[in-house]
Amino acid sequence: MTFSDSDIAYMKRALDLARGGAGHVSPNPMVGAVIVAPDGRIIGEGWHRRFGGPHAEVNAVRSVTDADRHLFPEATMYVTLEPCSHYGKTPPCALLLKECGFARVVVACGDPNPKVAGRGIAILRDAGIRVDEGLLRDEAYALNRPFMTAHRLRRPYVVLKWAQSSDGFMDAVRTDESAGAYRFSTALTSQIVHRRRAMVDAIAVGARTVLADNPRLDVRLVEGRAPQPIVFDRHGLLRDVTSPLLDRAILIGDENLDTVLHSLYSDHGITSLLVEGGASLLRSFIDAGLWDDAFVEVSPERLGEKWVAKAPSLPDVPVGCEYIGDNMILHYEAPITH
Ligand code: AOF
Ligand code: ZN
Repeated sequence: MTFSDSDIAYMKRALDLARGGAGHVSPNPMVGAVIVAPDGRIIGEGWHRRFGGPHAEVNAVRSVTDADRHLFPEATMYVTLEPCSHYGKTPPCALLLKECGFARVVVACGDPNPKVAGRGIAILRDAGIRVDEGLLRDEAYALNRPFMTAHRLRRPYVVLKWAQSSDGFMDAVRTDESAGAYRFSTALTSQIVHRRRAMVDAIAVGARTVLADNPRLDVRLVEGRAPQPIVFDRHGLLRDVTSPLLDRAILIGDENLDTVLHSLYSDHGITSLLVEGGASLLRSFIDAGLWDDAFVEVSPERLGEKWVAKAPSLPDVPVGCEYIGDNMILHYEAPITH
């Protein structure tokens, strides 16, 4: 299938509209849609604005004026994701497009959600609508990397996060045992961590982190939803421990990591997971190749001889670097395999 320059321009517009949902639609994908009349005029536009709200196609159809509705049978819809086929919080978009009777629907990327997975496009084709798929697919995929990865691989999108000294260590010898973990983060970078927490469905820590830091794993520094805590206790260290965190947590024993992640997706509906440490838990995700994004906060401090935990290292080079005060946040991305 070859697409024209104007096809590309309309799909770019739909991708721009989709970005309007950033920060409001997760764990749903960002989606944008544009409706174009035969003379090239855009007669409707819409995007998925908030989780639980109408889908992009519905908003685009609603935006068309009464005077332009008669153009539907000759019009083309450009949409960044395959229209849905399921009765979710809203009725299926594919049925709406069929009712409108569009001549052509151009789709950037299929929807890997098992509830859709090709059925949306099949509904349109069965209705006699011409469907062209794959225009700016890579851009559409990258726009919703966590959503796409989770549904395609049937495991949560995994984000690793840790803070370390400039000489590569995560924790120091404690002079005061009640002091908790060594802190490299500043007030500002802690807020960034909380924002990142609010964007994921679940957050994982190891048993030693629970014992040493008694973390709350909440989002108290920002507005948002606290993620489901998941505690990996591979050596049964927490058998006799009680804490408010453990009351809320899903406990994982000595199980295969791949199997654990599939079950978090299938049984608990978890599509994104932030792994906060400690070093050995982070290393087990890296060694298994089960990670997608990593944010490493590097403080200018050197621990020298005082260190107790060596930070993990990643096989890739950073794709981004940002200074927040004196601390540097390195961003790594595992290569997309599709
Ligand atoms: C579309 N257009 O704009 C979006 C779609 O819970 P619901 O009913 O909102 O359905 C969410 C699922 O629908 C989501 O996981 C994804 O598969 C699809 N999202 N589909 O046709 C849209 N946001
Ligand atoms: Zn839909």
